[in-house]
Amino acid sequence: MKTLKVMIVVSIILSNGLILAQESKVADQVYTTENPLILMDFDGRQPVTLLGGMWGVFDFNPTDRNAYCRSSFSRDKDLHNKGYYLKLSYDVDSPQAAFNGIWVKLNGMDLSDFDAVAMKVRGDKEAGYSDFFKIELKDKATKIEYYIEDITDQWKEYVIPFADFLGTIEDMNWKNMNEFIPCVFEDWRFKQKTGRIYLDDIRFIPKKGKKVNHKDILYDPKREKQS
Ligand SMILES: [Ca+2]
Ligand SMILES: [Ca+2]
Repeated sequence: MKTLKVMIVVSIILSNGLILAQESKVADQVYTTENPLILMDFDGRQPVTLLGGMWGVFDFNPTDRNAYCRSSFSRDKDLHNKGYYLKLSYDVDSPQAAFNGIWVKLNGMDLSDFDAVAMKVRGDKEAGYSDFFKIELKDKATKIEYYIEDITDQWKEYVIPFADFLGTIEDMNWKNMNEFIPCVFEDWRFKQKTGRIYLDDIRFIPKKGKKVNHKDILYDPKREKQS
């Protein structure tokens, strides 16, 4: 019995040590153009990003049963990598105005040393898919947007420079970012109003030559006072 207790204590200490070691590993990360910040890879199937921000689906009108966006984790036979990716089933075919998609909280992170967002996208051949959709970046007050185009039923890597977004980019407070919207499905733009889209490996890419320390991108209330 005594031995068991000791073993349990030892294993708790070991596992705590492991968690601490993992956390300090993340805290010590330095991001570069070649080694970007991974926001979401979906491999852990978690309801938070790798930075701890919440994410979820949204619906313009949650009471409209004719339109919805549903998310789940998928790992099917295409094995584009070893882990999971996000499956989004959308329907914006409704008598009422409809749009939906997913949101990702950035929790005030500092993106000022980054200049692009990257992600992998694929459409579902059987369910159908729109070959384009909108993405958005938001600080507390401003929103900029970009349309991802030429989506196919094969995995495709998109690297989108912040400079290519539409909107008042000069008004963005990159030091205190609020949200990333990886996709918006819009009834008034889509020909394919129901379908399925897959997402993976959402990353923020530092500016060339920048070395960004993990601790420097996390929310700092002092930055809010400066801005
Ligand atoms: Ca993945
Ligand atoms: Ca519908």
